Amino acid sequence: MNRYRFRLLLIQIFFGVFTQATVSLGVHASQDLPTFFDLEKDGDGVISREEAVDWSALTSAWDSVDTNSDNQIDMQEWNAFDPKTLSSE
Ligand SMILES: [Ca+2]
Ligand SMILES: [Ca+2]
Repeated sequence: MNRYRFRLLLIQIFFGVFTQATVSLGVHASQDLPTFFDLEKDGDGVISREEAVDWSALTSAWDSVDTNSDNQIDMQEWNAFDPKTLSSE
């Protein structure tokens, strides 16, 4: 292997690592979970069905999160569930 090829290999390794790092960062960012206040837009202190549509994983798990079945998710219900269990959607 001559010097030129060796340098080319180093560049390829560098960009390979760089690309991988960028991809994993991107995946990480997309898994960021919304907070209560990201979803609670109109300021009434509860997440309504309409507000929850911004996060499809929540709407599909709605019944298990809205434990008192008033069609709203309050802070207490929000804190009682683990949003990470929904992120696999
Ligand atoms: Ca609201
Ligand atoms: Ca509720």
